[in-house]
Amino acid sequence: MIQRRQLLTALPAGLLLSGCDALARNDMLKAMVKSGEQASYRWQRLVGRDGLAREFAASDISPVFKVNGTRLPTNPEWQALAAGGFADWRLKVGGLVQRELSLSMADLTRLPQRTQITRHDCVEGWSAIGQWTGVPLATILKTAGLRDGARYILFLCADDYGGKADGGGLQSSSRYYESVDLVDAFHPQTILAHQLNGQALDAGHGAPLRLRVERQLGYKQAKYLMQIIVADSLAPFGGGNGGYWPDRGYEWYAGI
Ligand SMILES: Nc1nc2c(c(=O)[nH]1)N[C@H]1C(S)=C(S)[C@@H](COP(=O)(O)O)O[C@H]1N2
Ligand SMILES: [Mo]
Repeated sequence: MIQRRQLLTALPAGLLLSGCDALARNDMLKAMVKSGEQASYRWQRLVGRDGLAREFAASDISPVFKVNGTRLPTNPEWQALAAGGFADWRLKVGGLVQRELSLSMADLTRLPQRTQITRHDCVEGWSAIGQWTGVPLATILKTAGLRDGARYILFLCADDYGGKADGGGLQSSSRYYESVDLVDAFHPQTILAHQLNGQALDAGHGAPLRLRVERQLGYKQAKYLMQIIVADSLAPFGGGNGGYWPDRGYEWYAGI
């Protein structure tokens, strides 16, 4: 049986959740105990928030890192940004934050970087080892400052899956998106990556910026990031299940 004490200590410390810490933790506790898909979720939370995904040596890097899902977003907005070398691209950060942010690639690369060599596991049955470089998501969230009630971090992408845009923009039903809880958001290996194997991300791998959340499956690794939203609920986004594939029956917590 899961002890309440263990669950509470498994939650991140110093999350900038001011007065409503207790409330946020209580909500999180309820969500965790709710059960269902969450065997690996509970397991990973019990073994500790900082349990690291395995990291590999440079000699382990796969010669080819397969491209999967969207290979080239067809959306005019992304195409125009790509044509300009992403000079006009900005990562917007909003929702339950104290300060909204709008960050250029230059802003991001000025921040302290993390490089990690990890294995990507796609649910379709292939894996690849790659070296990712980027900014810890924790740095961005600490800069923005979380407001009371913050529980989830949503990642809105530039691509409509299958190229079938319905005109709804970042909130359209075909738009790729993903989300993580605060434990994964502040995990040291959770980064906003702009390089794969020492090169700027190409279109296939999610230019100009993608999420790496290393203890979860491939579909959580959102490519073509445009906007980060801090929220208290997943319900208002997409089909309400926290991601493009979770809305289509895949687990939200895709622990490896
Ligand atoms: N925006 C966006 N992110 C995405 C996808 C996608 O189609 N669009 N596909 C996901 C899936 S299923 C996998 S396995 C990985 C593939 O990343 P790669 O193309 O760099 O191998 O990206 C994930 N992130
Ligand atoms: Mo995947």
